[in-house]
Amino acid sequence: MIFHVITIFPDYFDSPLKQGVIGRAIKEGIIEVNPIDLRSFTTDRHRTTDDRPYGGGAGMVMIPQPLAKAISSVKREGKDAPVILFSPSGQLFDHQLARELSCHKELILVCGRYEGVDQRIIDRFVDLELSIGDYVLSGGEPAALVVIDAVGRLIPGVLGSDESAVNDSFATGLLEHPHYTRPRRFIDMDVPEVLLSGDHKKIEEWRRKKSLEITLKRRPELLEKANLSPSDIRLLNQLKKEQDKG
Ligand code: 4FN
Repeated sequence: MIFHVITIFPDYFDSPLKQGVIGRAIKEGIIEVNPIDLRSFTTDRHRTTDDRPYGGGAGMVMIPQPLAKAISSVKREGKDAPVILFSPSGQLFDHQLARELSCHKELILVCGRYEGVDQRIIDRFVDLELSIGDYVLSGGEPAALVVIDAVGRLIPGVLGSDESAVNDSFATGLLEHPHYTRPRRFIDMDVPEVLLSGDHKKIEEWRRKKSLEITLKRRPELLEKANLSPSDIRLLNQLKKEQDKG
């Protein structure tokens, strides 16, 4: 999998992509991140990438020529590669979308800066606009890192078999049950007795219940898309009744 990233800050990607599982996968050549300096596609003495907006107003807009050249130059290499622009107006990025994107051999990621890009780039060169959430960012670069991490993890060989098992458990679409490790008593807090019981069936039931409980409390909308068994639904109805009581 190759992630081409068009940006005015190619160095932004250096350190984060050296760390952890993604860092290892890049080292091993399973995934590749190719930051492309937008400025290298400028032709003027000042290497300009922005200009004042037509119609007036505050802030600057990314000029179309360098973006068009940069996108076209990678398109020639990766033919099937979709062009993705990070934008607050984009489709909200989620795990389902990460799965879909992981089926492509290459992705072309475009990071906006200033107030955004000239609309004609979006109209002619962009296949998909993606947002990572509802907050103000200084640029699309953090969004590109988020997508590289989430999509990269889904590429075969990036995770070891242990780590993959964790991925599979996220795939249920529920939040996670609480986790505990040593020591058994920390300050005045004990690890729940059931986790020390050695009764694997009871432990699984407890974890599933906790998972459903926290999802219902914090992110009830996740339950609509979650993969639920009849016994999950029974547990949820029970939890909802308890919730209504207070
Ligand atoms: N942001 C909002 C409304 C209006 C503007 C912004 C904003 C970076 C180039 C876009 C932001 C958030 C999630 C890219 C935000 C994302 C961006 C993203 C992003 C500079 C122009 C800008 C209502 C969401 C708060 C700046 C809301 N995911 N403009 O942040 O690129 O990908």
